[in-house]
Amino acid sequence: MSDIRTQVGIVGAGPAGLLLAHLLHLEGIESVVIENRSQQYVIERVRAGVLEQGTVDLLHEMGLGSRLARQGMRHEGIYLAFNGVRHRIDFAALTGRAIAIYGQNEVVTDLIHARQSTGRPLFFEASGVAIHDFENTAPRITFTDGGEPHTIRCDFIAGCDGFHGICRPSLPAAALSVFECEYPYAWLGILAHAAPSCSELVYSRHERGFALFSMRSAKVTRLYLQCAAGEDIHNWPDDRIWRELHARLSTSDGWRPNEGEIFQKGVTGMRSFVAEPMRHGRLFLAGDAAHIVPPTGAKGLNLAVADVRYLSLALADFYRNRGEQALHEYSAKCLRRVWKAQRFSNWMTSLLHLSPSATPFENRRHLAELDYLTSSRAAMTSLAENYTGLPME
Ligand code: FAS
Ligand code: PHB
Repeated sequence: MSDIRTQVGIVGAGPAGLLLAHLLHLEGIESVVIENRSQQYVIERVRAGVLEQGTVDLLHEMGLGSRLARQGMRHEGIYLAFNGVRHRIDFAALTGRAIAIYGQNEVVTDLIHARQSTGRPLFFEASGVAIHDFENTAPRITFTDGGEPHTIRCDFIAGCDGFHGICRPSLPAAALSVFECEYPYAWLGILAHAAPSCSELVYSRHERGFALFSMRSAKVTRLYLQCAAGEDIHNWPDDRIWRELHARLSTSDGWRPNEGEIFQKGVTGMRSFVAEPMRHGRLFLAGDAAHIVPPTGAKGLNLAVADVRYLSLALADFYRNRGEQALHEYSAKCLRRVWKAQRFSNWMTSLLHLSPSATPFENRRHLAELDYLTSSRAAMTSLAENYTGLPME
């Protein structure tokens, strides 16, 4: 049985938890990170791939940008494809901003190395993680590591344990207002050993459904297609996946994705979810623990980064000046950004996917909206500023 005293107890070693830990380290604030999966599992988990300009800038400011600078791909635009034609949205010309393509697992790898280089505690494969007494000023986290029970005594708990974690469900239901909507479709995603045949992402609305062309490196293509909600991946042998991707992505100028060995495939459900408020006493929720966006707007990871940036600044103000104001404002500040990202992600999702219940009128309206979007500088600028990331407050 060990008792660990620290300032901030962090549950979850995903992007939110690990980034918060390093931001606090740079402020000289102690923390302990507890993760219930193995280091390898956390690193190999395939998720997001798009970093907003603000996320890229923050990683560089923290001194964690060297591998990102070497391996990340700067993209100054995306393509929207419909009626067999790709239309480019030029982020740089419209906003002066860009995005970076750099896998979430690479970000997590960099953050784990950063944590290990500080020598500060990071527990993997913790079991029975539970949080206590966060309503008063002496919260605790209990867990077992290698059969030995541990108690962390801290000033604050950061709930960075994702949508399926224990922190949000530890709150009394009455303490939370939940806003959510489920989408009647999902994403089937693959990674393939194929050189990307386009230098930027291609989002395609097609009468057979949505498809997305993305990448991870000069040798790896990342592709997604709309499938039924709850789809069984076993219904999708590789040749069927390629047939469907070519049908939905190929354009009249002869462009099509290159094929290659598929080395990872999976189905991801799509939902929009917000739990309010994001603070309860000495417990602060951040990232997917508090909100989920459909991946169409590439906002999930970037919202988690924004949350912990606000939280680390608020905690630094508390420890430096005993300031409580920023801690009080944390939830409202995050939620303003979260709801704008919810709006953008929901809009991109409805615009680019075929809803099983959509009427012919609605399908035509979406095509007209894409036609307007790709011919109006004002509309393209709105998309560009949301996609590259709205300014941090
Ligand atoms: P995370 O879920 O990443 O991390 C939470 C951590 O807490 C995990 O390591 C988990 O193991 C740990 N944990 C859970 N329960 C615990 C417990 N009881 N005790 C200790 N630790 C616990 N976003 C995009 O922009 N593009 C995408 O393509 C995309 N694809 C996605 C695919 C999937 C399958 C999912 C689920 C999400 C995807 N996202 C995508 C969104 C994703 O990027 C998230 O927004 C991002 O991972 C959020 O980071 P965290 O809040 O740190 O949560
Ligand atoms: C990805 O590369 O994994 C990716 C890109 C854009 C999205 C979602 C996922 O909107």
